[in-house]
Parts: sequence; structure tokens; C-alpha cells
Amino acid sequence: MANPLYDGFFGVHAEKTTPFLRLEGGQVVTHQDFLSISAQIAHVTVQIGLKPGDRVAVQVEKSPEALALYAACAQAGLVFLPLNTAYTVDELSYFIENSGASLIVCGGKSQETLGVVAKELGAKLETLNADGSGTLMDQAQQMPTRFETVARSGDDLAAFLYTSGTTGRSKGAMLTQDNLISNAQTLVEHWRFTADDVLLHALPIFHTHGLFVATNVTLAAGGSMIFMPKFDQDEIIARMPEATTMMGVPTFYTRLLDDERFTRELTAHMRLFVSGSAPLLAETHTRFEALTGHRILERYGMTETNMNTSNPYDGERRAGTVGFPLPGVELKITNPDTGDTLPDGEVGQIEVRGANVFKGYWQMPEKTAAELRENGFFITGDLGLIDADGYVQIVGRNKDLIISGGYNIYPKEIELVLDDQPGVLESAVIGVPHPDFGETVVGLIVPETGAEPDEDGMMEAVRKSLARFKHPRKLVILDELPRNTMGKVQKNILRDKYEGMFAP
Ligand code: MCA
Ligand code: AMP
Repeated sequence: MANPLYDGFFGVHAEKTTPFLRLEGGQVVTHQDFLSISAQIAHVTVQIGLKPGDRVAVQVEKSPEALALYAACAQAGLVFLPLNTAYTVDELSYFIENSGASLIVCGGKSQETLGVVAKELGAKLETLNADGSGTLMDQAQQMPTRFETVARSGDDLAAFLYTSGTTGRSKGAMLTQDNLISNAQTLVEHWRFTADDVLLHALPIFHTHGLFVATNVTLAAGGSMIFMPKFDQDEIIARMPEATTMMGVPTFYTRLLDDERFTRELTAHMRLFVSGSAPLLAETHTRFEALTGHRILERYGMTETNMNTSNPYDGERRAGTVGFPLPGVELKITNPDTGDTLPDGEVGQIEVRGANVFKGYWQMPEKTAAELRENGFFITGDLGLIDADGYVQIVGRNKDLIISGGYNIYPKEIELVLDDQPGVLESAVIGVPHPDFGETVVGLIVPETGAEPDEDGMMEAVRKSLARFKHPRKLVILDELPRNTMGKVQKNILRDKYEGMFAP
């Protein structure tokens, strides 16, 4: 195929007049309409001078046109770089500069601020609003609805997704066409997706879960999605009768379980509920089954690898586990110090290898070498074991990471901001259990001798530089941080001490 991602996923539906996106109020975008829009957008990218391999940084609200921009990038051979709508200008500037993006697509509201960034970096800027208006679609509407697909190989880059690191600097994970295609095909088979499936899509489309897992699987199966702008409980309940499947982060499921309208009757026709991005508590799994009769299928993935493991479709979906390695994915548990493979039952670091594993971090050869072994195994930073029946259990993380409502937060990023504030000697940021988000962020501050750091000032600084979901929900002033004999802050002691802070 001349362009495996476009030809295999999008192009095959070019003549299909069946629904692809089911919007609010009964509006439908067919596969054919969707591809016409994406072809028009692809023409715009050429007209403004983009060349295959160029990066397109996109921070826009979820809309059919935003998704069509992903298809347009695939067809024009561009690298799609989606960005969380919550990111601040400080955060965005780094991603745009680091990726060397040639085009920024943003909402009209950010046009002015990002216009400055674009100018500084010599990038073009177009706008796309939630209702599809803006300069991108103004131009696209004048364009032909067919575009000659640019030839690409499976090893060419399809997307960059930024993922933070323990040092506080985000890394651009380079995903190839083959990474995306192989994983989607595996998941379609494994989860038995067909053209008859209607997926309830309430996830954001700037991360792997909503963009690749949900969208690519639907495309690969030729099915359709109830495409919601965001998670809205009333809408989910209202539209569940039209759906056959749903994918969500654990917060989706705990919120639904607390809603009395969410009943066995409402879900009786559903074929499959999938959960991922964060640990699903065994208790949630059990409660869900007791209420609905459905066993949620939990799977495990990463930005760098797409999906690695999944509970079985037919066999036992075991609560508290992430199932088995997917076909084509090798998974082993290793000793973090030696890299040696550990016997089943022992806890170690999880390593994975397969066609799903990314190509490396953009322009960061040392970071790539540290995490992606020469033999192709990727060191995930997750700690786990393989039980006697072969199920993989994630028991912790070898990386300092908080997952709040499915969003990853690296404490270092927040600590760097807090440490910079007047009167702060040092800080430690930890994740503690939270009834809604699974985990949430707490900042522990040690003042300089005699100083009284201003909490409002600290929060203001955090607000200015970091996305809302990363903000500490509480700051606590301490005399000192617990340290081990090597001088390393013992975050486990702090987590134990504050674990009940948000208990219901
Ligand atoms: C929103 N807020 C959050 C979060 N989301 N704070 C912490 N953590 C969050 N996840 C903020 C809001 O800005 C708001 O701030 C306040 O919290 C309450 O907002 P609420 O209305 O409750 O939030 P929401 O809009 O309902 O969003 C919650 C959500 C959303 C639906 C759980 O966060 C979400 O869609 N999460 C999915 C994330 C996801 O797709 N992850 C996949 C990553 P204020 O009070 O100031 O107004 S991909 C991945 O992890 C790997 C590869 C994988 O395996 O999938
Ligand atoms: P991301 O940076 O968004 O790719 O997040 C990937 C991380 O999310 C993994 O390394 C895990 O720590 C976590 N994760 C994803 N799925 C699960 C799951 N089902 N259970 C526990 N952790 C998960």
C-alpha cells in the first residue's frame, strides 16, 4: 500500500455512506463525508506549504473537523501532534518548539497568544473552533473533496505524543504508521469489533486512549461512534441505548455507578465495556458486575506502546489484573538492577516488545537508549508480576507518576514550580487516593528558615504555568521531608501519612 495508515484505515471507507460519527441531535457524519472533509483539509496543508514529515501541533476542542485533521495528516503524510486542551501557553510553547512544528492549529481564543509563539518559531497558525468554524475550515470549504494520498511506508512517523518524564522535561514519543495499524488490528480481533458496533466515545481525542484505541479500532472495523464533546453523565445515560460498546477511564465507571439512572436495564443490550489508562479498583469491577451483570474488560497500555495487555473477551476477566499480553506483544518481568528476567509470581519491572512499540523519543537519543533496549524491549516503568495463570498484575510504578482521572502528572514538573517560589526551601509532590479521580495531587512544602510562603502566591504560580488537572488540590507546610540514608526523599512515607486526606 502506498500509505498503509490512510489506505488501510480511512481510505477503505471512501464510498461508505453509513454513519461514522453520531453527533448530538441526531446529526450524522458518514464515512464518506468525513473523508471529504479530511481531503479538503489535506489540500489546505499543501496550500500553506507543508511537506510530508512536517509536524502539525493541534490544540483544539473535540469536533468532527478535529478528527478529520488527524485523517488529513495521515493522507498528506504529516505528523499529527495532538495537545491537551488544558495545557497553558508555557506548556504549549515547549511542545511546539521541541517538535519543530510547521503548523499550529488552535481554537480562536488562543489565536493571539499562540500567534506570538508561532511567529517566534516561524510556524504557520490556523484556527479551528468547537463548532467547526475558523480559518482552517474557511479555506478547506473551497477545496476539492478528493486528495491524492501521499505515499508513506509503515515505518514513517504518523504521530508525536508528548509524555512527561521524571526529570520534568516532556518527551515526544514517535509513533509510526505500523505502530498504530498493528495495534488497532489486534484490538479489533481481540475485542471482536465489527461494522455493526457503535462506540460511546466520551474521551478526549488528544491522548492514546480516545484517539488511537477508540478511533482507530472503530475505523479498522468500519463501525461508528457516538461522538460526544466530553464526558457528560446525562448525555452518556441518554445515549447508551444507541451504543453497543463503551471505552473509558476508571473515573467514568465510578461516576456511572453512583448514578441511580445507570441500571441493569439501561446496559442490558451492551456488548462490551473497556477500561484503561489507570488502575480499575477490583471493588469497582465487582460493583459494576453486581449492578449490570457486565464484567468490565481491563487492558493496559502506554503512549509509547499503545496497548500491551488485555483481559480476554471470552475467558475470565479477572478483577485487579490487566489480563494477558496481546497477540504479537512479548512481555517480561525483569529485575530493575540487572535486567534479568524474573520467574512468574515475582514482582519486577514490566518490559514489552512488539510491532506496537514506538520508535524512540524525538531528538532525545539518551532518553531513548535508557528506556528502549537495543533488543527492542521497552522498559515501561511499571512494576508488576505474572500470576500462576498468566495474568499480568500491575502492583506499582518504578517512576514518580500520578494518574488523576486518567491524566498523567509527573510530580517533578510541579516541584520545579513550587521550589521557585519565595520562601520555599524545597517541596515534594505526591499522589494520594481520591474517590473520583483515583489519585490526586498534594504538595508538601518546606519553608526556608523563618519564612512563611504565601499559599495563594504559590497556587497562582502553578496556575500560570501548568494545566489545571496538575494543580495540587492541597498544600501542606512541613518542617522537613523524610529522607533515606542516601538523602533521597521518601515519598512512600509521605503517601502513607496523607493517604486518608481525601477519604470519602
Ligand atoms: C478535569 N479536572 C481534573 C481532571 N479532569 N483534575 C484532575 N484530574 C483530572 N483528570 C479538573 C477540571 O478542570 C475542573 O477544575 C475540576 O477538575 C472538576 O472537573 P470535572 O467537571 O469533574 O471534570 P470533567 O470535565 O468531568 O473531567 C473528568 C474526566 C476527564 C471526565 C475524568 O479528566 C477525562 O476525560 N479523563 C480522561 C483522560 C484520558 O483520556 N486519559 C487517557 C490518556 P475546576 O474545579 O477548576 O473547574 S492515554 C493513557 O493513559 C494510556 C495510553 C492508556 O492506557 O490509555
Ligand atoms: P501514558 O503516559 O498516558 O501512556 O500512561 C501510561 C501509564 O498508565 C502506564 O505506564 C501505567 O502506569 C498506566 N496504566 C495504563 N493502563 C493501566 C491499567 N489498566 N492499570 C494500571 N495502570 C495503567
